[in-house]
Parts: sequence; structure tokens; C-alpha cells
Amino acid sequence: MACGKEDSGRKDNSSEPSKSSRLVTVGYVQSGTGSAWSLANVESIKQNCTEENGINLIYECAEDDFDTQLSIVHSFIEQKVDLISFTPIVSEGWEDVLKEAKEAGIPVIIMDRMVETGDDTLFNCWIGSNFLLEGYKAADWLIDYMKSLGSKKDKFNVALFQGALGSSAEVGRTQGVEEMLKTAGNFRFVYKETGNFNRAGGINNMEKVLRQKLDIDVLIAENDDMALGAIEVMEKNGIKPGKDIVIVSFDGIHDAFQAMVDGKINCVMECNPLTGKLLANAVKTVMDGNPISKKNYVLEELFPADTAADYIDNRKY
Ligand code: GYE
Repeated sequence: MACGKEDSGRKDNSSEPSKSSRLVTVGYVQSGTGSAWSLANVESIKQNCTEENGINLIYECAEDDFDTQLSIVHSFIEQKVDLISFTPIVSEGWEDVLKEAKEAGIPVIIMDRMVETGDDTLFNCWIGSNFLLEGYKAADWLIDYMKSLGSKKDKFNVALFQGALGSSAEVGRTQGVEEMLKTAGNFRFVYKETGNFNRAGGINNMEKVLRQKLDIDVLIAENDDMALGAIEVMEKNGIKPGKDIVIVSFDGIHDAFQAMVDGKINCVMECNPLTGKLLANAVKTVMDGNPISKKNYVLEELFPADTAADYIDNRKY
């Protein structure tokens, strides 16, 4: 209606601020886009942090490089954006820049992965997953599943493909699965390396496992992309994924659900990337000066393979 006939040539004397001056400028920097999870996360943020929702989004991606991400956050402070948000590639190293943001009076919302600072007044809130709990739940399922197979082995050999080292997603999941499997007493980690949360990392690690003839019973991949990469290698080498090697992974992307339906992944611990709406709501709450919880966990479920067919058609990512 702004361009309607009635308005033409008329001076706007109203005290109502113009649309653009009411928009909150949010500088957001994503960690990287190497996984289907992060692509879905970016999509969700872009779909919800819109002008219709009162947000002018400046979107940047750090392509998994910490220094790049740090300098982008710095540039947001220099640009005097209204609010900064980011998914920290690694947990540590954020203290100084967060202090600068605080001194400049710019609120900060941390997304997905967490920062490690001694002072949680350095950010307004965090929205993300309970990675430690994800690790516990996945390993707990695995313990029962291995029991149900009735194997005579007294120890199961486990390969763990970790996510990007030092990210809270990696740290939490690693701790969770290690602690939980230790309580069972019959799991032995024979391989533990990062695959950087991407398919190439899954391929490289699986090739190494085979080269080293590690004879693994279980693969725990800290995200689906690495599991799918490993599956490619297994199949090329005549190994039946999901049968010869039990596979558990994290995220719950559509391709992993398909792999479960096909019997190639045994269980997926979901990690929900659809947090754009929560971010848009949190931006409003913070900018309105209303109170907000410091930590906001997203809901997520465990999906054993026999449930996958019921859910696959409704997966949104
Ligand atoms: O599991 C992985 C992504 O931080 C929760 O990062 C996120 C993880 C997710 O690249 O696929």
C-alpha cells in the first residue's frame, strides 16, 4: 500500500517510524555448511529471520575456520549491528570478542554449539541441543541393542568418528558415548578420530579403519554425513553396513532415515536444526528488553531403524 495512489506526493509527517528503522539488524555467522544438518539450519534461520518478522539479517558463513568467524563477529561490532548471533565453531576463544560486544552494548544470542566462558553474562542466551544427553541416549540404545543380538563376544570393538574437535557438539557427544559405554563394560574403543562432521571425513576414517584391519563391530559417527561416507566405503569393500557393522549416528537427516529404512544405519539420535523461529523469537524478546532463559534446549528424539519408515515422509531436513 505504500505506493498506493492516495499516498502519492504526500509528505509523511506521522511519528510512526519507517519500516526499515523498525527493523532489528542481526549479524549472524554460521560455522560452516559441510553437513546437511547445517544447510537445514541456515535455511531455517533465513526463513524466519525476515523483514516480516522485524529482522534485517546479515548472514555470513565462516566455512569452519575459527579465525574467519572471529573476524566476522568483530566486523559486526564495527558495523554496530543491533544484535549478534553465531554458531561457535569451537567452544573456546570467545571471551575477548564477547566482552567487546558487551562494552558496545550489543546483545548476543549463541546458537546450536555453546561457548566456553567463565562468565555467562557475556551473552544473552543460547539456543541449542543437549549434546551430552544425545551421547548418553545413543549409547544407552546401543548397549541394549548389542545385548539383543545375543552375541557370544565378550567385548565389542567400537570405532568413534568424532565431529569437529573442540565444538560443543563433539565434546558432548564424545563424553556421553564414552561414559555410557564404560558403564556397560563390554565395549572397547579401537579407533577414535575426527571426521569433521562431513562425508569426506567419514570416508577417510573408514578407509583407515579397514587399512588397519581393526575388525570393528560398531561404528558411532557423530553425524549422519560421516556415517553415510563410511557406508560407501563399507559397501565398496563387501561389508554390509547395519549388519556386519552396527551403525549409530546423530542428526536425523533425510538420507540417514533412508539408510535406516534400507537397513544400513541401526539408530539415529536426532539433533534438531530447525531453530530459526526460536532465534527470531529470541531476538524480539531480547530487543524488547524482556527476560529470557539463559539456556534454551530444543527437543529431539531417538529413532531406532525399525521406526524410520513411519517417520521418513515427514522429515523436514
Ligand atoms: O550435528 C553436524 C553439524 O553443531 C549440532 O554440526 C551441530 C553439528 C551437527 O555440522 O552435522
